[in-house]
Amino acid sequence: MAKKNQTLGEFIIENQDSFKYTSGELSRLINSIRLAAKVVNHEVNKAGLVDITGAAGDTNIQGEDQQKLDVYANEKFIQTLTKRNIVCGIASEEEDDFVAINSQDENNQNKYVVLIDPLDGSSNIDVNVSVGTIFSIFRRVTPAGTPVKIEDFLQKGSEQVAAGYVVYGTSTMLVYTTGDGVNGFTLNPAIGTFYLSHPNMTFPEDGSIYSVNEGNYMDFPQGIKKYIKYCQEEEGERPYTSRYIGSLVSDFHRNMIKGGIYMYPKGSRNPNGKLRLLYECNPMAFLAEQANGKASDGYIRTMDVEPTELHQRVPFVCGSKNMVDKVEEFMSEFGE
Ligand code: AHM
Ligand code: MG
Repeated sequence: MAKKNQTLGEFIIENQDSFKYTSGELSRLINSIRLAAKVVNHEVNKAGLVDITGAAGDTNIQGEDQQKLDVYANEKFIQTLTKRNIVCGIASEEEDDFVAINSQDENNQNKYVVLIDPLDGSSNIDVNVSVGTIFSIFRRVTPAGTPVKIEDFLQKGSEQVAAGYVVYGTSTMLVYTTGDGVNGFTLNPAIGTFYLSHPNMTFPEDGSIYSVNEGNYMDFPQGIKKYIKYCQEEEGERPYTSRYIGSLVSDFHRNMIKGGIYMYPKGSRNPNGKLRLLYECNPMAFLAEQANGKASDGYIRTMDVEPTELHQRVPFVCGSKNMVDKVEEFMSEFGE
């Protein structure tokens, strides 16, 4: 039973029995994410003060400039998750390949893999706009005590055992699910403790906010163009308004609280959409469904998409259920 003002630590302990694999391992795993989030939060908050922002000089596998804080967040999450004997492998937006942990050790009984975008929306840091961390957790499919393999990571979203995000915003929040609803915790920075501030978060069934980069409009599929026009056209009392931060976690978070839809469709610049299935779309889709919302690629449920590679991109439509249903209607009627 979620109690407001409970600390995240208390909540994790109290709720670990409701998780279907009852050992405390997943709780310890969430705890290590909590710890890394606090460390990254500390750095993100200093971003305007110290010379830590700006491109680090490397480019990641998608050919994008890495910001220094991306690299920092990546290191912190990997270090923290590696230290405890729970995780056998980590895949990250910032790493070309997955990282295996103690994989030559036959006594290594670690059962979980974590897929993570350590600092999503990092191009927003220089202008003081919120960024986030997104994570997705699976049980490995290969036997414990053997080296972790690519198939442990290429699992359908429906197999996730937990997922969540941290939003480093006007306040820092950790929002997560273990398949039993969605709860949000706000960091009290003075004492470094997360408190349950948003128990049982749910998307309103309908919403009035649509979030999409309309700069790409000309390249969108017909179904999406029609949906955007549907939101804009004056016909009776059309309630829609447009809000786009360009930071998935923040756009999702606002839409979950207020009711809305986030879309990153296909376009010629991004033939399969921009967002990555495994560490951006799947975790958000799991959260959305657990919060009575919906997520799809415009046709099929995001969590049913069969992954084929670690950094795979997919079109993504996510938010209030009735709004996502409407987009799917338009996609099946007007298509590409
Ligand atoms: P990133 O992982 O390189 O930060 O890209 C993901 C981000 C999302 O947070 C955001 O919704 C989207 O890219 C914005 O893209 P665009 O600037 O093309 O609208
Ligand atoms: Mg990202």
